[in-house]
Parts: sequence; structure tokens; C-alpha cells
Amino acid sequence: MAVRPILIAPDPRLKVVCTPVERVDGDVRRLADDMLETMYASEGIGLAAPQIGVSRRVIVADCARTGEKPAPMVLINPTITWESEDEVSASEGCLSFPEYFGDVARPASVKVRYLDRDGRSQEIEAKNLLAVCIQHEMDHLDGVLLVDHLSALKRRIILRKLTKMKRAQEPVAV
Ligand code: GNR
Ligand code: NI
Repeated sequence: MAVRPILIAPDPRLKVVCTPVERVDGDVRRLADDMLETMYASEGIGLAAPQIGVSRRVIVADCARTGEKPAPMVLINPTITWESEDEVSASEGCLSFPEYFGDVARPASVKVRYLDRDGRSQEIEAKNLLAVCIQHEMDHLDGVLLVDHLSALKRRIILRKLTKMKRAQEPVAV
């Protein structure tokens, strides 16, 4: 397993519509394991493959609270099969937008069908934080980011600040 660098927005690789996984093989399992390790290293509750530059429909999550025993989840080719009519608004963060939070309204609960790490088809009903997290991660698979749920003004301000931050971190050629 390995911790991989997480892409910071704006980055064209975060805007790609990801490709479904055809077969859950060793490569896909290795990707999922690296994603879990990367997520834990960054203290995130979820991570999507495009955040480490891999355009495939794989997400991981662990919404166990601190002190609870870890609950790693691997969801491959996830699809929403049902969503509740009632919505909740939650303050969301994103590892690709360090230090930013924004309120996003989403269905309060969803049913999600996916392939697990062993390639078996599963369906779960998610609510509370897990529902928020899975929907946030599934957005990533379609190139939809936290800022795409905010106003155009907020989006522009945040992306401009991140662009400046990234430019300041670039090594200068000599
Ligand atoms: O670590 C994360 N926390 C979080 C908090 C509220 C709503 C969504 C998230 S997901 C985020 C990790 C991440 O960027 N996943 O794509
Ligand atoms: Ni995110």
C-alpha cells in the first residue's frame, strides 16, 4: 500500500467523467487499498480515484467517528438506486480544496448499488454523514466538485486563491 499525492483544484484531472471498472482485479484492489491509506493519512472520511489522478469509478469511505473502530468501505461503479425526497444541508469539505468548507444540500438518504473489493454486487442504504460522503465522492466520479454547488462568485474566489497558492508552491526554474 502507498500514500499517493492528492490533486488540488483547479486541475483538469478533477473535471473528467471517470470510466467504469470492467473487472475487479488485483490492480483495482491495489488502487482501492492505496486510496484508503491516502485517505487515512489525510484524515479524510472519503476519497475518489480522480483525486489521485486515476479516472476510474472507485471511491472509498470511512465515516466511523474517532475512537470507534475503523469501517473502511470500497465502492466500485457506485450508482444511486433511490434517494429520499427530504434533503439536508451540511457543511462539506474536500481534500482537493484544503481549508474550504461550503454548505451543500443533498438527499438525506440514498440507496447505493456497487461492487465491493471482492467484486460482489452490494446495495446499502446510507444516511447521515455516510450519505453526504458517498454523494460527495460520487460527484467526483463525474467531475463535479464542491465548488460546483456554490455560487459562481464563491467558486471564482476559491479557485483563484487555490491557483495562487499552487503557483507559490511551484519550484522556480533556475
Ligand atoms: O474528508 C472529507 N470530509 C468531508 C466532510 C463533509 C462532507 C464531505 C467530506 S468528503 C472529504 C474528503 C474528500 O474530499 N472526498 O472527496
Ligand atoms: Ni472531495
